[in-house]
Amino acid sequence: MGLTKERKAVLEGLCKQFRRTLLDTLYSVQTGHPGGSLSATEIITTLYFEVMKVDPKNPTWEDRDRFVLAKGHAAPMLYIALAEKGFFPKEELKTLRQLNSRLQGHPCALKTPGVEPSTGPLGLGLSAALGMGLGAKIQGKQFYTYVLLGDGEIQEGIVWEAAMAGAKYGIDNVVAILDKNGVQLDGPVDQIMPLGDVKAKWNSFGWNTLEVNGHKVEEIYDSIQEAHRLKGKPTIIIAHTVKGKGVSFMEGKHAWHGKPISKAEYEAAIQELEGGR
Ligand SMILES: Cc1ncc(C[n+]2csc(CCOP(=O)(O)OP(=O)(O)O)c2C)c(N)n1
Ligand SMILES: [Mg+2]
Repeated sequence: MGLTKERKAVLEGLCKQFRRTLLDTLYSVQTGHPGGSLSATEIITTLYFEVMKVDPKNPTWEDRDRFVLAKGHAAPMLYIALAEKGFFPKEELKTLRQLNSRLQGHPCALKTPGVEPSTGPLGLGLSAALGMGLGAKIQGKQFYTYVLLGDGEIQEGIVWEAAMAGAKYGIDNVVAILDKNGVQLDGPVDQIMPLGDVKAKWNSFGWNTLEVNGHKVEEIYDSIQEAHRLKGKPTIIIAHTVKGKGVSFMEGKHAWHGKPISKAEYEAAIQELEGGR
């Protein structure tokens, strides 16, 4: 069964709230990564608020579902979701990327409750997630591991080594999601290192592939349920997204991968988000 109308509205409301909090947070600290946080908003929100079993009171509960933010620079959106869940106080968001804060620019497993492996160096997250999945199988555990990859990130060679291993070991308790926004740090993905037919590539590496609009919570939810039903191979959900989604002057612009937001830009962005475009 898909999402009810009520749950869809709740998730969409959270996405709107989280985008607003993201802008408030990044503007106040004058640092951080807006583009890749905004493209991942619906994905992270659907996972944490509809799909994953986690316990903020017991972040290391051994049967919890795991989330690996392979594209670690989208940490601000992860922190916003974790704070809303109750892993740490929301006021702490204002310390993002400051000296001695638990909320570093990239997720730190040692410091931050709810963060699974530390990430930041692109390419490593898929291997970590598959290791968690394989570990769960060996131990007879039922939890799922979800991993969010960037499309620039999958240019890294290690991603494809991991993909082969995922297929070889039939790690079907891992669901990868590709934030396919077409843009990386300094330009369009297809100009910097073309990915070609991404779906065909993952299929040929032995994975199930699903495709969704990565800004529609109901499609994300349905695809995850479908991934749970597919046995014997890992699944990757190719989520078509827009980098900077929701703030028109940031949309599709690599310049907004990571740069400080001016007062005028902040005000324009808030006006647009509040307008509920
Ligand atoms: C190994 C490695 N090389 C380079 C970087 C610097 N870097 C951070 S984000 C990024 C671009 C990532 O693009 P993409 O995966 O498409 O992320 P998104 O568009 O979702 O923000 C780069 C090159 C890094 N973090 N790790
Ligand atoms: Mg990208």
